[in-house]
Amino acid sequence: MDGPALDVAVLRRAAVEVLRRNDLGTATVAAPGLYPHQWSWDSAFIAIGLSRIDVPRAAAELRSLLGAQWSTGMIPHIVFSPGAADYFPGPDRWGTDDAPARPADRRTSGICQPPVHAIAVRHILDRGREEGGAVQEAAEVFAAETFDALLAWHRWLVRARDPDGVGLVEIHHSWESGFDNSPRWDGPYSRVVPGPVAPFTRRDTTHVEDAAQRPTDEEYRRYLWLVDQMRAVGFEDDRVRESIDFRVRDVFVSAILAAAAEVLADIGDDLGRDAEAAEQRAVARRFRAGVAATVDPATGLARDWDVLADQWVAPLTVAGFAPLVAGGDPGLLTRQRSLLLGDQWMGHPALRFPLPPSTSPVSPDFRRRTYWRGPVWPFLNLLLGWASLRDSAWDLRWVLRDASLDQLADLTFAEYYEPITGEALGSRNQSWTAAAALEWLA
Ligand code: 2M8
Repeated sequence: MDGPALDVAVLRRAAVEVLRRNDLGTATVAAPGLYPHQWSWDSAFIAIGLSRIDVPRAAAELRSLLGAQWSTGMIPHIVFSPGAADYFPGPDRWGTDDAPARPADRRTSGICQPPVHAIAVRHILDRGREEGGAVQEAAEVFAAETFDALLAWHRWLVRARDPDGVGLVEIHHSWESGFDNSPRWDGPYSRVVPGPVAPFTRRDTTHVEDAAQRPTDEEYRRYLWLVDQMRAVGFEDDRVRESIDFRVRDVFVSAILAAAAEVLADIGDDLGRDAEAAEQRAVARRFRAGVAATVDPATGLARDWDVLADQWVAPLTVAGFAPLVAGGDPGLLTRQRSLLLGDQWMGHPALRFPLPPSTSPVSPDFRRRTYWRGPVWPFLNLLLGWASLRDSAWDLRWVLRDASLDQLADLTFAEYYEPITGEALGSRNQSWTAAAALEWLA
């Protein structure tokens, strides 16, 4: 099947245009329509893309996100745009206005998302240094100014989400993973029995062509039940951990923390913050070890741990490649790379492009059109590509780059893609997809 030919200049122009249209000024909506607010990890990938076209604007993106940081150090997963009401659950349903740790002047959700932010700051600093002059100066000031906020964020994750020191970040809602309805969460959610949940009207299903691409109402009922549980205890960390029905050690979030802590340590070196750099290197080591210890010898994939059920969670999802993001033991990474490039994943003969589907096509859980149950997510490929550049894993890097650019040549900037046909699914003009295109083009 032939797709549109890649025209680099056209793709670049179109990607810039998507980010321009989604720009609220100092924050970018995750997507027009479906996601009219600023999302935490989207905003980090958006900043990476923006740093290729406008370093100060990229810095502004993260500055505005960090402006909504909670006093505990948590970066909230959504910062609500005051003017946009067409998203459910909005700030009233979250009920964070009375949470003691919330920021004074912004309305936000009460949970977090994967900590990719230090990686984005590094990109801004590197692009600034390449440009030199006033842009470099602004980037250096920005890195110095955000260092303590990122430190507080990582420290919160370590303290509040890994209190037992196992080297894995515990999540309390699948929205915290960013992989909202992945088969990873089917086991843990099967044990969540929602109590009464106030009536709700979803908005997400009105923004996609086919509601079957989105999570089900049953899934939403559980999502909201967990929000209600957190709200009942004022979103206070210890009380949430003691009362919530969903507690999973998320291996992919943990891998991102490991990678980001190493990056923050490097930034700390540049700033002469030696003690903090050493501390972040220790965090990176702890979480890399935590991630590596989850690898299932039978499949070679990393696993999540369901704390309440005291058992592994191990469907065949792309999160199993968490060690490739965390970095570490070269033997483990080589084995994982050959698995990822092999015929159960990127090398599966039926795939439209050799890119990792969110669930392996050989898994009984694979659903080719449903959100996090099978489709290919471009921003995730960028993250894997970044890690392969870091580790000089050129074989993987070039396949990811070439296939990503071929996929993105359709100019839809889809939220996710059907792995077998390559059809665009979910939202169109998704900001982090456009950002991924800009970064790959560079
Ligand atoms: C999706 O999640 C939101 C809830 O956070 C939703 O479905 O309403 C996920 O893909 C998440 O990873 C992403 O950050 C967000 C915005 O793109 O959308």
